[in-house]
This record gives sequence, structure tokens and C-alpha cells, in this order.
Amino acid sequence: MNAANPEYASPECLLRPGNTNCGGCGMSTGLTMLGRALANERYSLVIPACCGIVAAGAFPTTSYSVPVLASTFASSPAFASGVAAVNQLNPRRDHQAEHVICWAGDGGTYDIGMATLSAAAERNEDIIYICYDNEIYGNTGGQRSSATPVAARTTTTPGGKGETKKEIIEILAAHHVPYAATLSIAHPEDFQRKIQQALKIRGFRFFLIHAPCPTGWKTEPADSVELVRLAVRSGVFPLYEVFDGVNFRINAEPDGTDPAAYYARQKRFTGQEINLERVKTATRRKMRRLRQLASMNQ
Ligand SMILES: Cc1ncc(C[n+]2csc(CCOP(=O)(O)OP(=O)(O)O)c2C)c(N)n1
Ligand code: SF4
Ligand SMILES: [Mg+2]
Repeated sequence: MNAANPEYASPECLLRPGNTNCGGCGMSTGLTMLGRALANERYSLVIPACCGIVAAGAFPTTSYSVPVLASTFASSPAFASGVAAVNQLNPRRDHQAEHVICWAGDGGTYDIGMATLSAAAERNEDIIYICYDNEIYGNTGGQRSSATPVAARTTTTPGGKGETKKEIIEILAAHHVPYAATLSIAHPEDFQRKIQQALKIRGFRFFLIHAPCPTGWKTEPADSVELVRLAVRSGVFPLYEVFDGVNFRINAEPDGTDPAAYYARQKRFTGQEINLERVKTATRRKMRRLRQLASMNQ
């Protein structure tokens, strides 16, 4: 890291070069895009145990250009609630908003942090929660999480996972949070627009980023953006947003791309008996449900 380099010292450079993340890490690209979207904002990050906190590095060095609080695995929403409360008690002299952003993995969100996540969402805490979803416990060697898709091989599901992925956005929508949305690193304009949208809203805002992990997914680092693009085009990872838990809006309709193209490029699915017809049916069903929800907007 060289903070003296004007490029790295620019306000939009949230994750500096020389960090510990693997090449092609979707989480790194997500952080880069987040930094660009927040270039004119004041904010701090709260990060639980995950690859994202390893990237912070050992004190007193850091790869992040904003203040970072490291929380225990299960409690980043509670930490962030406290930081937001302290900020409220100590407003900035220039009256600029000081945003608090949780940056957490799927393990810390779908599984071990679910209780504090639910509690902070129910209290409508004034925080932005971003889950970068690499669909495994990446930092500890790639164990399954409840975000791991069916049939994916992980170190704890060597024969392929039997269960389907949790619907985290719908879980958050059921808390009636003001805003929840999916993000893709293959759709930078949509990414920017939604972060700007969230900045206009107070209360609990939730994002889910599809974040390829070449190490755990057994994919080529150079394929990461193309993979998530295929996931949006085929409907495997739809782009949508939900206002107040009830008003759904689909941001990109699938274009008929066969999900097989997404699965074929990932070795975590090879050697598996993937029932592609079942995958396609589930994908179509999910999109049908999203369209129904979007048609019922109030
Ligand atoms: C209570 C507790 N259990 C287990 C761990 C070990 N641990 C650290 S990071 C991690 C995996 C985190 O997975 P995820 O949240 O998906 O983030 P990723 O590593 O994929 O970036 C685990 C199991 C821990 N730090 N604390
Ligand atoms: S293990 Fe995966 S999520 Fe973690 S830094 Fe490497 S590519 Fe990124
Ligand atoms: Mg993970």
C-alpha cells in the first residue's frame, strides 16, 4: 500500500492495493465499486470475522481508507447500531451525515449473525448492511453456509450440498425495512444507483452482493465478472429492490440465457449430478414469484 500515491489517496479508493484478498475476488471488486459510490460521503465500516476483515491487515496498518471497527462474528449489526447511536449524539460540525456500513460475509449474515441482524432490522437502525455473498465460509477454507447453492461442493459438502439457498432478501423484506436490494459487480450503473438510492433513505438498508470467490468456487479469477453477469442474465441471481418490505421492483429481466453456462464454468459443480431441469424450474419459479410480487406494488 502506498497512501502517498495520489491514486490510492483519492476519496474513492476504499480498498487499497497490496491487500490480502485473492486475485479475482468478487468482494474486492464490490469494495472498489462501493468506494466509488461513496466518494463524497463520510462513513465508517463495521466488519465481523470474514475475508473482509483480514484485508484490514494488522494494526497499525490497514488496506481501508476509512475507519474500520472489527466486530465478533455474530454481532456486527449490534456494533453498528452502537456506532450509529454515538454518531447521532455527536453530530459533525459541518452537519454532513456520517454513515455506518456493515460489511459482512454470508456466514456472518445468513447464519451466525442472523439474530443481531434481525434485531437491528426490526429496530430499523439507521445503518447500511451489505452482505457480500461468496456462498461459503471462505476465510476458513470454504465450508458450506446456508447461502451455498444446492449441489455445490464445499469442504463440508464434498458430495454436493443437498439443501437450497436461503432467501435472505425476502427475510429482510419481512422485517419491513425501508430498502433492500441485490447488487451485481457486473452491473456497475445499477450498483451506483442503488447505493445513491439508499443514501436518500434513513433507517435499515440491506444489500446483497453476488461475490465470486475463485479460491472456493474453483473458478478462473478472470471469469468472476462474467460469471455474475451470466447469473443475472439467466435469472440465477436476479437484480431487484424492495421498498418498505412490500414494493418489489425487478431491475433486469433475465434474457433467456441458459443457467447451464453459469454452472459449467465452476469446478465446485463438476462431478455433481446437477439436475439442470430442476435448476431451470426453480429459476423460472423464482422469477415468476418476483414478477407477481412486483405486480402487487402498493
Ligand atoms: C464465533 C466464531 N466462530 C468461528 C469463527 C471462525 N471464522 C472466522 S471467519 C469465518 C468464516 C466467515 O465466513 P463468511 O461470513 O461467509 O465470510 P468469508 O470468509 O466468506 O469472507 C469463520 C468460520 C470466528 N471467528 N468466530
Ligand atoms: S477466499 Fe474468496 S472471498 Fe476470500 S479473499 Fe479469497 S477470493 Fe475473496
Ligand atoms: Mg462467505
